[in-house]
Amino acid sequence: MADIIPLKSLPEWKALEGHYEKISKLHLRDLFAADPRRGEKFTVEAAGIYFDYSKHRVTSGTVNHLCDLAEASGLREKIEDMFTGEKINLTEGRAVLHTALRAPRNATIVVDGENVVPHVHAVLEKMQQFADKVRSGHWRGHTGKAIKNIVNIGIGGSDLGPVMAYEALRHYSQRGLVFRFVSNVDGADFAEAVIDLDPAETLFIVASKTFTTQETMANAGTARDWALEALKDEAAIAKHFVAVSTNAARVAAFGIDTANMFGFWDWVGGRYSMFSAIGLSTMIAIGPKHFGEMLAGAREMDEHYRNAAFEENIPALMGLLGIWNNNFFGAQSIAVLPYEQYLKRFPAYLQQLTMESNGKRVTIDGRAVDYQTSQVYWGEPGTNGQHSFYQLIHQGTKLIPCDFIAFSKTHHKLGRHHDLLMANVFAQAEALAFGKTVEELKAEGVKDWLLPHKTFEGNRPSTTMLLDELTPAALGRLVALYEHSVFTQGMIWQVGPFDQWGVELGKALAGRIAPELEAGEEPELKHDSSTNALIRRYRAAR
Ligand code: G6Q
Repeated sequence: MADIIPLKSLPEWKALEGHYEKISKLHLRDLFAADPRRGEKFTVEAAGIYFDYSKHRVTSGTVNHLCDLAEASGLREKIEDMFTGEKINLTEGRAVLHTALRAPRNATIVVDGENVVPHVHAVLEKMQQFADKVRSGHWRGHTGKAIKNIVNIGIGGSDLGPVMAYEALRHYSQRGLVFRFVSNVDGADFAEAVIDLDPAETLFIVASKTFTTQETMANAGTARDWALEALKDEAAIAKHFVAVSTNAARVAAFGIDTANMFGFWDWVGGRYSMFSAIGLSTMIAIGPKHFGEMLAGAREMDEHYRNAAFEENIPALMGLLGIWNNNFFGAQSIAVLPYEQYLKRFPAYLQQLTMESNGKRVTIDGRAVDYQTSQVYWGEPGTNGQHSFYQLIHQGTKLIPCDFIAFSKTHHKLGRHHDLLMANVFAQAEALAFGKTVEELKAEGVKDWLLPHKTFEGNRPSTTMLLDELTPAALGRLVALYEHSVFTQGMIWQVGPFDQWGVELGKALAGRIAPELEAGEEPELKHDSSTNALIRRYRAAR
């Protein structure tokens, strides 16, 4: 690996440090007052997203410095490396090609001497045929009944994308079908998911890239027992279980006919897999046509990211603004606040995408970083959050940049609801930026002793993303936007966003303790004294 110049030694980083000293005290009130066109100037519109970042503590100089940093970090070349199938996941020796999942049929992307695009489209076609059969009632269960319930069993990347997309696009879903998602190894998750379902009408999608994940295998085994108890015939498995995996041998060993296996490839990371066969439940819910629209939306964002100058590049700007707030203003988290009820699982989905990708403390060449990496992502749909944690964002001691996501059109035109929702999102961003001054409060007749309590400092940064309507294409664009923003940050922080050794550790440790809990005789425990005592207590009480 060529020597990497440490981030903080880059002249472009040092220039940003100097620039920060100059402008960090500026207030958004002054920035807006100084330039009446600021609210239009610091915006980009592309790939169906109006991206307003005028309420960040930036000047044109800041944007230039941040884009210079991106150039100096080799972001342009790294984007090309990703899109063209270079093995940029260095610690696992893999290409990173979630963008190939939405590549047009005539594209050519070569990995290990082979064009992967025809494989992608072959799987999409197989998914389509299967989805059509289930949606039309032609896929019958073992007793001849049509399938009414689809239960996706998977965890992490094999769950969060599918469940988020199902919730987001519920408006487009076939309402006669019931969708459930089981992820947790806690038996309550499975038990509650199937409590009102008829096994004869239920299809399980076992979604696991490796087909070895403890939680998923436990849930799949329980599902098998649950189905067989009612259907009483091993032959039923073929009608009630399909798999999404890269591991055909394991799928066959589980008893699923590999003809009913939908494949993907090691160049699709778990948290980047919702557009692959991992999205089978999504396709069954919304249909192949809408699934195709979602892919097209993501593709639009891919093309924008690959081609637009950084100054006008939404994912690049989003990533860079995150670095500005995180590494210079010390903001440790980002609140993701969709003013769209259907996006209620979007923050949870983003938590994995962002934090599992860039929650790293060493660089790709193994040096400990001497700067902050991934922010903590969290959030809830508006307006609910306003009545809970927004207090802290407005008047607390922490700086929390916010991503507001809103749509001009609603799927439900109910009286004034949508206008009220939109009034709230605009008002929140305005209040965060401009606050409320003592003078304004005095003019309203607020008593002196209450003034400190009612004052809002303002100067709290936020982005507002305004889209037309939450369609499948819009969801595709949004997801790809965040994927590429994560990539932008990972490349600048010099970390590897595509491995997850922290997750692997948990998998290994639980595997060691489980037999100790289940052994008849108390085994010799060799953990720390706390873990030993907890294990003993649990064994005595279980
Ligand atoms: C995602 C991670 C992780 C993974 C799950 C499930 O990027 O690798 O969340 O998706 O651990 O793994 P399997 O799909 O192999 O069951």
